[in-house]
Amino acid sequence: GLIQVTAKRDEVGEELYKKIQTLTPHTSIGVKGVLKAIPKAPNGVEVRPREVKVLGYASVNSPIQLYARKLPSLDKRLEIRAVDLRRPTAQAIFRIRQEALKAIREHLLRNGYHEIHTPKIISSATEGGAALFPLLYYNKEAFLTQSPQLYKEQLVMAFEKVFEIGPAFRAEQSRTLEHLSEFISVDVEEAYVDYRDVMNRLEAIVREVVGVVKSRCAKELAMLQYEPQLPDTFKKFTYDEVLEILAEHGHKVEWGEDLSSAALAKLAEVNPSYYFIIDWPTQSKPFYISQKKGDPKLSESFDLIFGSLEIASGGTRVSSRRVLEKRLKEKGLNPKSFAYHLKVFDYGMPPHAGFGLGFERFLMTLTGQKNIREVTYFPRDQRHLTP
Ligand code: AMO
Repeated sequence: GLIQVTAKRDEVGEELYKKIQTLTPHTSIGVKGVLKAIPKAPNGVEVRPREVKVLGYASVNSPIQLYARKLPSLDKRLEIRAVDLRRPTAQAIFRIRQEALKAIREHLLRNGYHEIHTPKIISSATEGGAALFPLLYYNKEAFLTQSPQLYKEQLVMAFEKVFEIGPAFRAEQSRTLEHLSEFISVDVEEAYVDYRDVMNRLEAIVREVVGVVKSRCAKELAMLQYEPQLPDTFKKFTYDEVLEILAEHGHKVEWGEDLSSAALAKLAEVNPSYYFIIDWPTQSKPFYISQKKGDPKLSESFDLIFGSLEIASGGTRVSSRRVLEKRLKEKGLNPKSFAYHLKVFDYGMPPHAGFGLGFERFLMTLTGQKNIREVTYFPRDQRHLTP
């Protein structure tokens, strides 16, 4: 925590007073002394030192001042990120991160979801081939996982309701304020349900986490001068409705196209908070997303958006091996590369649905940060492989 230490020359004696004067900002110290109630001090107390020990001397002048309003650029701060994270406003962000993480996990465990860990070294892509990081696995080519998609689907066969909170890797070509090469994905997958059920679960998680953060992190939110907002309901717009809304605002999108950042920015003007876009064109979604019954051009899929920021996506899954093989081929993927996955579908794969929530993006909505790097301990992107 934080405590004020006040050394009065006539109280501490000349020797200790001089020693204290040699302390540099950021130095780690140990203090022995007497606690005094001081209403004006932070937390209402201060220490009057009797003994001060230097435990880690800061020998260089830090460009980062803990309470300064004007900070060095983010790039400069990231160079000594651990020092940067000592700033009280950074501490506030990461305390909220911890409470949010805990609240998500508690919500899922309380509701009967089983926590899983799936391999991060994988043999084939799930979310489109372009964004993979290849690596050498003994004498074979392997990749860092883009998401636990196929493994979480397989594990509903055994555990019914599963979740994983872990890293996902994307070789993103775009340099934006909302893309990392490594992020934490909150993945949920459940048997015997469809996309409507898991949308309800996702909404319940977001509502609970916002409530928890508001009550447990009021001080932190005040420091960040931000108050997370919740709409009364998370509206559900179909993809077709979204195109109509955009057309009304003079923004034309060809049917089947993804929504550009300009289109999403337009939508944010109408919906600044959380809302769903559902029933996307099948062609714009990955092979494992189920088509809509009676309308194969559309899929049982959704994205959860906050203003213009996509924070989660999911859907009902294909649970038939035959359909999955067909969908793989349609996407130009070779079913042989997925043999290890397809094979378990022969053993009674139940219908299932799920979603992936980008944890850092969710945190941006909880802390009011505009740059995803501000809510990440050591961000990885095209330009940052260290520290
Ligand atoms: P998707 O690829 O949409 O879906 O990813 C899920 C969520 O992860 C977040 N996200 C990212 N966050 C930071 N940096 C990135 N580069 C990045 N890429 C994605 C987003 C996104 O909504 N397997 C599916 C999920 C599912 O259907 O269960 C998947 O990975 O918030």
